[in-house]
Amino acid sequence: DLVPIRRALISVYDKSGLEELAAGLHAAGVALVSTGSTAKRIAAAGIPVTEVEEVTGSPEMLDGRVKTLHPRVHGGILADRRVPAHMQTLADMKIEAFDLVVVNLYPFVETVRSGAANDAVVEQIDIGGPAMVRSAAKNHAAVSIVVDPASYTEVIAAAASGGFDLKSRQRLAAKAFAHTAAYDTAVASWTAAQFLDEDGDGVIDWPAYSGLALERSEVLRYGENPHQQAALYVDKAAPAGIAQADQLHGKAMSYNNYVDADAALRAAFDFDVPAVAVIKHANPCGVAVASPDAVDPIADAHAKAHATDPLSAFGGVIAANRTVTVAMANAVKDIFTEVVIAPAFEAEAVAILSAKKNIRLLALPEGYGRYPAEIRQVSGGVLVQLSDKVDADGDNPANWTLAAGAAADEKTMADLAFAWTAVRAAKSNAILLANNGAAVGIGMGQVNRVDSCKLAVERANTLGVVIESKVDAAGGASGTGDAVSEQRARGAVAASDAFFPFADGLQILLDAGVRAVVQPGGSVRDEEVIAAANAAGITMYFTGARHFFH
Ligand code: 93A
Repeated sequence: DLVPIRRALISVYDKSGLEELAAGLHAAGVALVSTGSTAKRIAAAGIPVTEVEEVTGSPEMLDGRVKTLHPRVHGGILADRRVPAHMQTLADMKIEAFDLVVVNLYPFVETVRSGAANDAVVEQIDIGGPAMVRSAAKNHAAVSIVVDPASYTEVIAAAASGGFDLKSRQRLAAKAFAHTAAYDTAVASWTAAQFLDEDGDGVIDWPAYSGLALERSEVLRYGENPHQQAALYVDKAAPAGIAQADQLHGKAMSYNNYVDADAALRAAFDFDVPAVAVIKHANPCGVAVASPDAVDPIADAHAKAHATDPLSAFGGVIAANRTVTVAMANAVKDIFTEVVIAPAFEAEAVAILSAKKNIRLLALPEGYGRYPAEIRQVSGGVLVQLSDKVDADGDNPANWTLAAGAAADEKTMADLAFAWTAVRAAKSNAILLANNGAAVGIGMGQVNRVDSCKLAVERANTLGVVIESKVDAAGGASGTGDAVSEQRARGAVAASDAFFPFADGLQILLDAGVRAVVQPGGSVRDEEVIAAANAAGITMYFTGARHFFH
């Protein structure tokens, strides 16, 4: 089932390997037909080539928008050799058949990424190229289609040895259709994004990117468990993220490493100030921001985040929203850690951490951006939503309403704002206790809010040490450097990712000595909840926004 290659159509934007290809095909006796600058390049190499204009009898027109969209091109590709009437038509019309089509497309995605203006991007939407690719792929019963310069060696070898067999032509066709599909998805996503930017700020307001121009970048050792095959795909139409991170050290990232590293970014990158999150099983076991007077802010934030729950931090994934310094590296090197991800690392910090052979160090790509949409599989389909961000009106403490007690002082307000931002990174039902810009107890992932409250209090009172400050009996913070290993709930503030449906969960926090609470409000039983807060004499704010995370 070999089909000899006698005549080839070559039209490539990326000219790499072109001379070698043309020379190889020519040596194998293949006649070459080419578009404008591809033909020029081949001719310049001293290889005979026919301009496509000569074949069509029609000049390239409209600034090249119409070059190959012609029956003399597509007839030559699409005629079914097994159908006598098709071959008769070619003969009647004096159209010669093509046995091989080599095309690569205008660099649409690269042009989008370069930040080019819309008109320039539109000009890079290839029309004739995909048409030829699809024609040839459709007619793989006789025609071979090549879209990747990496295949040229194989093509030259086939041309010299009687052509491709059917299996090879099928394989090439499948690759070609996948290529045009990914290309069109990128075009569709970009075009949709142009129309769905409702407020015109250049940021999409609808998950237009979720069209997913996916390309496999890495086969992973296994998935969530060793018996599950898995791979990483990059989305070429989305902002660069964890999938494009630069690994500076360590073994290959695992499936779970990627999931946890992404969760760590969610937890650490909502803060404007230096912040660190420690993640286990996609949940934070530590989150903290640097103290205002810290000498080495990111190291300080890390020390505080580690102190949230040092027991759980073992084997964790750490995200820092600032460059990892030597001081932070020196602290991390003594803690068994799977991954550290940060915008950058000081060179000396990389050296210190690289002494550990298993720790993976990831630098975020330039222009790291949040994925605008979240996609989740359900049986039979996918759910798509805009990503949850800390940008709702209710996320701004200035818009909170005082539901109980006295207005918070500055320090309490800062802790409440911290807790509100941090709690969003914990799986619902989430309760986060905080003090001095650090989580001290996190209860997450429970099927009722009461259990999350119990868990948060228990963790606060049994785990870890308070490094930066101690809490006095009245709930005020004082002193530095004192290590205490108990009663961290007393005097802490609490954030709840969604409202308290009853007073019972809040009561657990109140009994533990929490001094202020922030929660969305909006339960039909808000009055009961407010009454409990008032009875305990604590401050409670309603945000009016919630951050479920399931
Ligand atoms: O502008 S197009 O969409 N119209 C066409 O008819 C056409 N034919 C080939 N783009 C077209 N091409 C593309 O031109 C190919 O996909 C290839 O990327 C490029 C090769 O042009 P040149 O040989 O002039 O560099």
